[in-house]
Amino acid sequence: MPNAMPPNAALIVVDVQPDFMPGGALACHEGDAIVPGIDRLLRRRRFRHVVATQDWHPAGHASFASAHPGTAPFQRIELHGQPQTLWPDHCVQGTPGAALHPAIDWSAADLVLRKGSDPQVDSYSAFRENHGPQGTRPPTGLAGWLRERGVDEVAVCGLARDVCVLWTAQDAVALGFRATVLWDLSRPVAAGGDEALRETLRQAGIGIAEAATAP
Ligand code: VGL
Ligand code: ZN
Repeated sequence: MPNAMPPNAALIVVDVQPDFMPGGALACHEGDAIVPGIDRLLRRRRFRHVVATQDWHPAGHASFASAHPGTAPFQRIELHGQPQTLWPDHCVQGTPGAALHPAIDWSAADLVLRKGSDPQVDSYSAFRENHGPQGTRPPTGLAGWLRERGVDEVAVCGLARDVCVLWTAQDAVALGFRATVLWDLSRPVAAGGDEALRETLRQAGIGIAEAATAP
């Protein structure tokens, strides 16, 4: 990754929150390993625009297994006619686990986008809710926010690489942005799927890059 990115490129830092760290409510594999690198990247001010997303669910959210008696976390069910993976309770609004990670200096973030606050609908991507009425996926407004600032290219890092990072990068491409996943600054919920995920990204036209801790 070049030392200074052009002004038409934005960085999206997805869901770097304590609940996604090892020992947290919905731990990502080695999720803590990306924290120092993201902090360094933000302090370097390489990107003119930085968006931080924050998974932000009301208690009792429909994506929580605890909201569906007889189910267990990581089970897949049908919810409003859509496939839904059920998760442990995580990132409940206002709890410490839902905070932006306290070991990162977030000063460079010019937008903090909270997602997942509709009690009935999950929201993996920074761009769109997972589903909505009549097969729509209601937009969050991020595409307009970026376009109005002249952004046509995004780099995506954070958690989880196989869920919210993936969906964000896929939607970015679908909405006409060039998109790259910063592989070394992301980690998956489930270990072991790296090659399949790389292939999914390649086929979607999403770049894969290392933020490469340059001196
Ligand atoms: C995420 C599952 C549920 C993520 C958020 O940030 O990837 N995954 N909520
Ligand atoms: Zn969530």
